[in-house]
Amino acid sequence: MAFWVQLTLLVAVLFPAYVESMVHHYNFTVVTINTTKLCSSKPIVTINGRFPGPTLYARESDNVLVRVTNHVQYNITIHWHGVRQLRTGWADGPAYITQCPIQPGENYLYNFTLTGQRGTLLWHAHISWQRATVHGAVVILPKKGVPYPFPKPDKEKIIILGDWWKADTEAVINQALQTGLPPNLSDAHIINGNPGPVSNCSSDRAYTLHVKSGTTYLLRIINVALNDELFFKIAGHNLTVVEVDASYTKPLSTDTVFLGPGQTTNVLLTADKGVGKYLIAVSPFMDTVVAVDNLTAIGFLRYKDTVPFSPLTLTPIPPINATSVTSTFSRSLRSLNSKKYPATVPLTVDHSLLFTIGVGIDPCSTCTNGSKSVGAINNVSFIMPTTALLQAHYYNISGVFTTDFPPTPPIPFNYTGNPPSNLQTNNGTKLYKLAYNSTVELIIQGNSIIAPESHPTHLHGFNFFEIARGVGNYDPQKDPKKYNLVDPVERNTISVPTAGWSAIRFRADNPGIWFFHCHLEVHTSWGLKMAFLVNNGKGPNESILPPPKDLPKC
Ligand SMILES: *[C@@H]1O[C@H](CO)[C@@H](O)[C@H](O)[C@H]1NC(C)=O
Ligand SMILES: *[C@@H]1O[C@H](CO)[C@@H](O)[C@H](O)[C@H]1NC(C)=O
Ligand SMILES: *[C@@H]1O[C@H](CO)[C@@H](O)[C@H](O)[C@H]1NC(C)=O
Ligand SMILES: *[C@@H]1O[C@H](CO)[C@@H](O)[C@H](O)[C@H]1NC(C)=O
Ligand SMILES: *[C@@H]1O[C@H](CO)[C@@H](O)[C@H](O)[C@H]1NC(C)=O
Ligand SMILES: *[C@@H]1O[C@H](CO)[C@@H](O)[C@H](O)[C@H]1NC(C)=O
Ligand SMILES: *[C@@H]1O[C@H](CO)[C@@H](O)[C@H](O)[C@H]1NC(C)=O
Ligand SMILES: *[C@@H]1O[C@H](CO)[C@@H](O)[C@H](O)[C@H]1NC(C)=O
Ligand SMILES: *[C@@H]1O[C@H](CO)[C@@H](O)[C@H](O)[C@H]1NC(C)=O
Ligand SMILES: *[C@@H]1O[C@H](CO)[C@@H](O)[C@H](O)[C@H]1NC(C)=O
Ligand SMILES: *[C@@H]1O[C@H](CO)[C@@H](O)[C@H](O)[C@H]1NC(C)=O
Ligand SMILES: *[C@@H]1O[C@H](CO)[C@@H](O)[C@H](O)[C@H]1NC(C)=O
Ligand SMILES: [Cu+2]
Repeated sequence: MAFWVQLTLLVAVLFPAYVESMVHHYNFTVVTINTTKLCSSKPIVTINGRFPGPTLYARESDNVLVRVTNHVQYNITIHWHGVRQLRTGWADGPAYITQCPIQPGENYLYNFTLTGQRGTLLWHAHISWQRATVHGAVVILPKKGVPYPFPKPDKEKIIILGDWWKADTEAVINQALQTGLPPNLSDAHIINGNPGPVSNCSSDRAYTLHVKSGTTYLLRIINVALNDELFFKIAGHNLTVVEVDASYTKPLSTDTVFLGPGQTTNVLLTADKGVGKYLIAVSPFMDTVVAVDNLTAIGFLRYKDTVPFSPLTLTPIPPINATSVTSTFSRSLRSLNSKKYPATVPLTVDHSLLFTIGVGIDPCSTCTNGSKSVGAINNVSFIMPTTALLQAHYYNISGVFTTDFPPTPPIPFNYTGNPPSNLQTNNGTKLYKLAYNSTVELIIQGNSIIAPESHPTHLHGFNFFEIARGVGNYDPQKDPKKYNLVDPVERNTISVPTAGWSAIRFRADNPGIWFFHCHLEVHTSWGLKMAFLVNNGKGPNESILPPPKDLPKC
């Protein structure tokens, strides 16, 4: 016995990281700064005056403490997108789902541990459209001494893709909700805050990735855009995907990466040319009749020692409606599924759910055309409560939500064909209840009530496996035969194909209230959202922890 104790102590002395995990403290101060980006001079809300915001670095198993202090006139919350928040839903962040907002002058300490996760994620404001400028990267390195399961890169770079409005984004969404019309489109796409050359905008700078020949880079690519799914390309260089949404994948070589808002992709880039300048292009994807900001953000990959006026190597940009590029990319992703990082796909199903998602039109007497756009899941448009759901659940406050969210569509129809007339939505604050550790199969079926559209759909509190996807209506007889239960991709956000479906599975091993919504902010604003209520388990570590003392009040 004594021998083992001594051995453990020896190991601890020789390899302190083996037993210790670290605590990281961050101060996030919410402040307004004035910018002159993209020909517009306007105040924007930021963290610590930085845009994009500061990167949060930690290692797997570390504890992260972020004190968020609000010095602007808006309410704010921060979401750590993709962080599982095991038993710590209080730190998840979506306003009125897990917490009341941090009001002007107030502060709140987000306290969470990065259990069983490593890779690239993102943090962003989770209230109204504040995410537009309040966002940044989360980098979770493997535990000390644990290598990546791919060749070690020489250098790492963070690349954040977004969209940019000349106008104030709060004014844009408020105007849309008042008129019932779609919100104004963004004016540009951006790479780490830079749109590249834009017509009539001489001051706009381009992002430049400086590289050294013979060097391998790990690019941590993040799409934080409010409303656009994006393609990412670098002329003359293929990229090898090794991780998505902080889950390792089998290496996938590609010339184009596709990311929906909320998704992250780590790629290896080998700088195998001598000198030269290569185009980096970020362009939108939209394969239906919905209007979209169609501008391409432009940056440059530039080799060291390249002379200033050397020619630029170009690359064709994928057509805006390049459905095949997106489906080939999405279908090619596979979990690494190694001994150390197994794909733990649930093989049995306790809850079999079918959610139809999409946008429709409801009457609205005060709106411009007497109607308004609404988003819905199973025909329920979600109404935001004024008390946070997690508090209402924890303290048993009645009247805030109901648990009658429909597991299947109330009116079955040809979801990807013409909708029945008179399909006005219901509304409510409806949750779907799951027993602790139960397994869920969820078919997310896009509908075409107004127009079919690709929806990047995000689940809080869990990773899930995408076991199949397809176009048209999900067929419960034929499609299960196509399931990949061995090495399906594991993620937290999935782009459900236009006029098609995605089948996902997850295990409800995290008690709390977990938001499920389209990550196109315009659709979330219209009500394309719901939440799961996962009950506590019976074991010692299977209950929600008590709320922190400084949890904001409504
Ligand atoms: C955060 O702010 C507090 C109070 O101003 C200060 O004491 C602390 O050193 C800061 N921590 C970091 C990591 O900046
Ligand atoms: C920022 O711009 C606003 C007007 O948009 C102005 O009132 C304010 O003084 C400016 N602040 C700074 C620090 O320049
Ligand atoms: C963070 O939360 C853990 C419980 O998960 C608690 O033990 C710890 O004291 C908290 N840290 C701070 C600084 O509040
Ligand atoms: C939206 O666009 C319309 C038409 O260009 C413009 O009149 C309106 O002011 C814009 N709204 C906002 C909030 O910028
Ligand atoms: C650029 O400026 C010119 C002259 O002011 C104007 O006619 C044109 O519409 C502008 N183009 C764009 C894309 O704003
Ligand atoms: C990139 O990969 C494709 C096949 O996936 C190949 O056709 C192409 O030549 C490669 N391009 C470069 C620059 O290596
Ligand atoms: C972008 O959309 C505008 C109208 O919304 C259209 O006039 C323009 O031709 C489009 N540009 C491209 C490159 O497709
Ligand atoms: C994409 O759009 C172009 C231009 O409108 C059209 O010619 C082409 O057929 C479309 N491609 C697909 C795959 O829909
Ligand atoms: C659903 O509608 C689409 C588009 O009109 C059509 O192609 C398809 O055959 C229909 N499916 C069924 C099962 O009726
Ligand atoms: C919810 O539905 C009711 C009944 O149709 C309607 O009166 C009410 O305006 C709706 N609420 C919202 C926020 O759309
Ligand atoms: C959850 O269920 C699985 C499969 O039945 C079981 O192996 C596992 O131990 C359970 N976990 C907990 C925490 O109950
Ligand atoms: C901020 O949040 C509080 C609490 O929910 C709410 O009463 C207040 O109206 C909100 N303020 C704004 C400007 O939305
Ligand atoms: Cu959507």
